[in-house]
Amino acid sequence: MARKVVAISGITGMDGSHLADFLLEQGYEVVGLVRRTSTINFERIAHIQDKIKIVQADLLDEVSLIDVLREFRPQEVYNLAAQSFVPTSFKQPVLTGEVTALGVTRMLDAVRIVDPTIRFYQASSSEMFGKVQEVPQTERTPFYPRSPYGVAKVYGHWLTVNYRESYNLFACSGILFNHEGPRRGLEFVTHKVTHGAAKIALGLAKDLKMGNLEAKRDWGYAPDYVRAQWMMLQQDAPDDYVIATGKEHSVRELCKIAFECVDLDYTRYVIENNPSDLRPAEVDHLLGDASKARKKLGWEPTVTFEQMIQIMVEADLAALKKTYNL
Ligand code: NDP
Ligand code: GDR
Repeated sequence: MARKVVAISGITGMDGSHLADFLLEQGYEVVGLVRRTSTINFERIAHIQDKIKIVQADLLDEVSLIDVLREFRPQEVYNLAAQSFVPTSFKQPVLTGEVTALGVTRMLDAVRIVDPTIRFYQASSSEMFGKVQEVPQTERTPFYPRSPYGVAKVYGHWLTVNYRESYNLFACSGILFNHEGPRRGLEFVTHKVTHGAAKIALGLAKDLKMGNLEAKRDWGYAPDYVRAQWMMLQQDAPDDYVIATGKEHSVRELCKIAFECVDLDYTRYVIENNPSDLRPAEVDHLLGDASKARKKLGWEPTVTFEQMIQIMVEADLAALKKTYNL
């Protein structure tokens, strides 16, 4: 039987690279959509570059998306590409809307035009809950986004629902809570902290400037979360699912645990409320209830918060030692 073909937008990102690893293991032929850049940024997919097909396409350009789907005829499309950093969305709200909101329309239209039987996954976010209207948050919790990024994701979510209902597409929206790992971008808080703690431990930095340490998140492990994305597209019917651990931690706890991994007391190194790391509007706390995913998909997280931080600190220590020949 011919191998199943899958197209992933955002394959150079954290989730895209983990999803590509996972789908290769499942026997898929993986097509990765990358936007043109003057320098290549394939670090996260370097280890699988000869096993996947990389093609140029941009979420800002619909024809490029249509062409890729026409050429490769995937059975599944995962739309993971986005301007995904919340602070940047305040500085570049229009760009964020173009990519993170309208980009979803372009991708869904490409699916609808080329082959409406394609199964489609949209990377929705717990940031849509923003100023939370109930605790914990489920698929039925009303949205109240607190950033241009969150607003853009609400648009993408409802468009996915709308195309499912209007055109009968097999379109799923995964409402994923924060998930992390050593491949996480360095500006996101978990990696900023684990990398900062590792640098201080190795004598490469003296302190770590942070924003609001009281914010709380429901943090999970990225490889567990990409598995959930795939599970959603293997069901008999399309639906939306919250993916979360059901446990909440503060940024302060994150700092404490990460610094303890290198036998340091975070209070001696972390500078809080650094003005440039504070946001115009904050999401104070997020806590997900993934009961539906547990019941219908049989999905469970496998790595605890503490284990994940340990994995990230160790990976940062190893990478820094290599870079600085220590
Ligand atoms: P990353 O920021 O690591 O990756 C984003 C990807 O999108 C990169 O590959 C980037 O390419 C690509 N991209 C950005 N703009 C464009 C464009 N115009 N055209 C094509 N590709 C583009 O994000 P994550 O892997 O962490 O997240 C994946 C998705 O899941 C995102 O949509 C994010 O918003 C969403 N999400 C993430 C969560 C998390 O905790 N990680 C939680 C909930 C949702 P390049 O490498 O060229 O910059
Ligand atoms: P978030 O992730 O905004 O939840 O979006 P991020 O890791 O950036 O922030 C989490 C919380 O930590 C607080 N914080 C800091 N954050 C950063 N980046 N840097 C700091 O110095 C700092 N100090 C405190 C923040 O204020 C915030 O409350 C992520 C992204 O991956 C989105 O794309 C995704 O949709 C959501 O998670 C779910």
